Amino acid sequence: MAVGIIERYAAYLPVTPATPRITLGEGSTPLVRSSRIGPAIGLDQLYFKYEGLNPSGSFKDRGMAVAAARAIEAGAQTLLCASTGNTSASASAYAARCGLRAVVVVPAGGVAAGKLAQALAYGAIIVTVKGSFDRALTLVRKLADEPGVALVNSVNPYRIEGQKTAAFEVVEQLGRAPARLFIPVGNAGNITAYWRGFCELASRSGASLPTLHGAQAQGAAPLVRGRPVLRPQTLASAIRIGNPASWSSAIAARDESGGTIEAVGDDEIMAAHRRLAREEGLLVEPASAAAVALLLKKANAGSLDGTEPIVCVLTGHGLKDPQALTRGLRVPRAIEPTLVALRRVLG
Ligand code: AN7
Repeated sequence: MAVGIIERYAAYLPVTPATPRITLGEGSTPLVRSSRIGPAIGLDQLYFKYEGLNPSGSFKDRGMAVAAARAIEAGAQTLLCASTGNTSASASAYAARCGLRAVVVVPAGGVAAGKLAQALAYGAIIVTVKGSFDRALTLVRKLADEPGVALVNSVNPYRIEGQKTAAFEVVEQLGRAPARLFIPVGNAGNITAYWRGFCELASRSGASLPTLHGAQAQGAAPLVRGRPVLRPQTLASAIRIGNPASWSSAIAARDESGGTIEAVGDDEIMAAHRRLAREEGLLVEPASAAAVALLLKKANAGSLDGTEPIVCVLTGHGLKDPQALTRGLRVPRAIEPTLVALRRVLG
């Protein structure tokens, strides 16, 4: 039976024996060794942490399990969030699971089709606002102190705590810490969480610390530019964020790890997105491909040691954003059910 992250990592999480062991079977996602991209670019030990295989299809489920459990413990009846999509899908799933109400506030036109479909299906109350994710987050933060409401964006410390378990798993699966870890950055909670996880392992068991490389989209790269972006733009809607809540902890993770946060263009993101599907059989959403786009850029520039273990975090499942998957492609027309017609198509 699937053991969730609260059960698995209770000793390292802010939970007590009284905290409900909420789970949808999150965590324990595979670390998949690259079969074709790594060898093609001279990296012997390239791995993908496939977080799209979490129950609602993204890494958010790790943090949401802990946030939901603590919310229930505190007597909340409503999980509230602003979201570019995945947080809303995850909050809606865990709320449904626990008999809570989910209220999700999303930017108009800013959420991929699969994620909205999830929130609808899980029975959330969906509020669409005219404006960016950043405006939506500012708005919901004002409701965070209402009685019975738990704000479950990554400003909720239990979200970060739950998400750090992904770093624990990477080290368990690799048998050591990777030399480098590539990760997409939006609201900057996840890079904060991974760094915390790696640091805790280092102090607990002497594991080494990886160098972190965060990827932002060129049109939504506040951490790269050093100032908020008023109208963030990118095809990678999950990371279309102009003023990340965990700004300072992301910069700390970057600097303490000796790493970088860099921007990649939408064309590079979509090229990496397609390569993951066609050369690895890994379906991801565009935001996840941003990390791989940055890896490809650095490999191209000759700045990676091909003998070291490198991990790319694939944060969300490809089916979240079917429009991105089929961009520039189309489903072929139906043929007559004859051998002649089939042979004609196959050439
Ligand atoms: C697939 O759902 O912010 O830097 O509201 O969905 O921790 O924000 C999603 C973010 C990367 C960035 N990859 O993580 C939301 C939301 C995927 C994501 C990120 C998100 P953070």
